[in-house]
Amino acid sequence: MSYYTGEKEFFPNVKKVTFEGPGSDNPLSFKFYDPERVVRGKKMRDHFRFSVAYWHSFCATGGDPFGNGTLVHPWIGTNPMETARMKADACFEFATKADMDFYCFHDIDAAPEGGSIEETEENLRLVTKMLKERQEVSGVKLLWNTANMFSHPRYMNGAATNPDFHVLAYAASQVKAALESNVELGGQNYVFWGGREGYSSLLNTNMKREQEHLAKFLMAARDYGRSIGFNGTFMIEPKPMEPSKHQYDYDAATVIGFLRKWGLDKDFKLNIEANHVTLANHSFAHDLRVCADEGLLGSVDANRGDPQNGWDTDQFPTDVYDTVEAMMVILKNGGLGTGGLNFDAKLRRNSTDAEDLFIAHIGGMDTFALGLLIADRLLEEGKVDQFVSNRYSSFDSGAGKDFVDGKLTLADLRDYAVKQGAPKQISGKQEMLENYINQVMFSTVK
Ligand code: XLS
Ligand code: CA
Ligand code: CA
Repeated sequence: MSYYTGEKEFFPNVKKVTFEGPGSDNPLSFKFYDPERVVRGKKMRDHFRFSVAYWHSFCATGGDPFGNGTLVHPWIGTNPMETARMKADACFEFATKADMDFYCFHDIDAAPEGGSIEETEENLRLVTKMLKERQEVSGVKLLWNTANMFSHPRYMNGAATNPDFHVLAYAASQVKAALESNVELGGQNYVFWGGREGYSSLLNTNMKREQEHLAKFLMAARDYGRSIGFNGTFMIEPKPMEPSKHQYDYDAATVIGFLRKWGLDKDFKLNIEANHVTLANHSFAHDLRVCADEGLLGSVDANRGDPQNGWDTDQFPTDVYDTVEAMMVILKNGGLGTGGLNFDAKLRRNSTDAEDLFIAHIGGMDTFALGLLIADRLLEEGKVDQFVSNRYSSFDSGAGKDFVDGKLTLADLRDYAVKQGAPKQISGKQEMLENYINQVMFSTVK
């Protein structure tokens, strides 16, 4: 990957971030993420395929419902298209300096919305050209793009699930343009996240019709994408709520049921965001496992929530226990395929130094690197897997195997139980396994 700076350098005080190891006291270096290090036959960078998120890193300014933004970005021009160009420069300078191979964006993150559909389409076409040039110079690639169908007031009642067909058609115009941009940029995936695809009251909502419309909308998007040469993966990103009270793509299990019902599971996989999974009261690894078990794990939005807050805080990942569990699933899945690890995470609004954006991403990348190295060791030692397979061994032979093979009736099961008498108590040994994880993680601490 070459080094990119546009006309103006936006992060002049930061040089390319490199691996300096855990002993380094340079906050702008990797302590554990060593991009070229090979783990399980694959470079670390190829395990993760790290991506920077346009919206949090180059658009958001730290505003919240109680106060204005705190960040003043130096990439604001004198008109919207100039800002778009400067923002693109900032993104590619950041990605190359932080040694990230990918980026992700919503249409309106990168290109300003115009006064008409035609003008909006033209803006995106122009910005796509700019992005393509920057991709070619820097080597940074598009992990995925998406259409923002939740911010504009026209989407207050939903986009593909809006009770008004006219709004649905408007949303379709955005997806069409975003897919064209994706194909032009050689995007590897296309994501749908439906922030307004849900309801705030059942009294005014026909859930059955809305979900049917969503399915038809996704089919139309799939068919158009395939017709213009998009051969990457379509993805749905689950989230249970926020901004809607209830979102139809509630969690991985719900989305998989929906995809299967409508025959969309051949083209679609899931993009799992850590903080969305915890909002649904599951652990991050839970939804990764649900997807991996069904062969539908697509990509990951890497972040975390705050244990004391019940909302989507989108913090950078720092919890190594979480990344160990996540990487165990991802390694066993054979990687993420066309997907990657996108930092859908934002700085706290009082982290206001330009270098903080680098420090936050470095922390996230190091946290996943630790997760990978520890997960690799756990899988190598094999004790956890061994424990789990022993736990189910009664199904591997004899009557248990006959049951799995569909050979036993309910009456046969009853007769087996009578013959065996009361089952012995068998411990689940959770604490022993938890202690073992700590032992593997901290065995070098003296
Ligand atoms: C918001 C979502 C969003 C998607 C892309 O909560 O995470 O950013 O990833 O639309
Ligand atoms: Ca996300
Ligand atoms: Ca989020």
